[in-house]
Amino acid sequence: MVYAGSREPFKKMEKKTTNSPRMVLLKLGGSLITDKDVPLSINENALRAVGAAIRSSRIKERRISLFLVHGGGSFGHFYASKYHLSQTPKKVLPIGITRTCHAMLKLHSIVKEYLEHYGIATETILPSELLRRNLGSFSNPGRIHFINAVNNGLIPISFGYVGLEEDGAYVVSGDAICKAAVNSLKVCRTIFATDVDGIYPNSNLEGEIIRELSKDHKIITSKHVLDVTGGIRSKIKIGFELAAMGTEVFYVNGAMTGRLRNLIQGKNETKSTRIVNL
Ligand code: IP8
Repeated sequence: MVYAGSREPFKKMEKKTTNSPRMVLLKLGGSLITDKDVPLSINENALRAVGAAIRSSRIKERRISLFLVHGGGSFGHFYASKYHLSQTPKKVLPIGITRTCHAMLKLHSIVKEYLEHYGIATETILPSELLRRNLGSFSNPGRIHFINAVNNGLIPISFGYVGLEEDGAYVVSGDAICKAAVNSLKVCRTIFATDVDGIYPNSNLEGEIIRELSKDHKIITSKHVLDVTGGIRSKIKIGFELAAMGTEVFYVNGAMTGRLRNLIQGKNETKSTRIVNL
């Protein structure tokens, strides 16, 4: 059996044993890993903090299976916005597609380099391999690649990109990949690692973060000018959608190694926002 031993995180295997790995989905937000105010620039400190957090989580010993997804930040969103790409397919200048994709591939390679420096062995699963438009879950080839990566001791990693259809090009957000992952895998916990401590009651980041976020909270948000996939408002929306699908959802400052490590390890008592009370 090709899948033997590693199928446990997949939804079809409903029987849970004490020995089965806990699947944790970690979305590295573009706002965290890049400097969103300076086009095409990375946030080195954040990437180091993420690398240190994953390394010190000792996921293998703790039987945690990790899936990483990263966003576009000042790489993908810079060109996507310049060439009017959005999440709806449309005809745009071909060079705009090339530049957006190239920027994402560059960012992806930088992220992998940083992780590699911390001894984290990753396997790229291209978004085009994982997702088909309107499918909402992993495609078969993507699923097989994912399983084979895990079987070989690699951490699968994917990222926001550009999708192509007959009727045009569109942005595939990292969040769409997260949603497909929660649909396809038994994801216990989803962690959105961002550049701030959690969800604030307003977009000026004033006051304390909301530790337990329910639908009753009113959050005042504003759209970041570069973010073609919707900024914090859509991050909160997707968080509620994922939580309703049965995964725990946290928002944490990914530049804080200890906090991120705690959440990866399954601890709750760490500075972050958790979705509750659906
Ligand atoms: O930052 C966007 O991914 P996201 C990817 O996860 C591109 O929304 C190409 C802008």
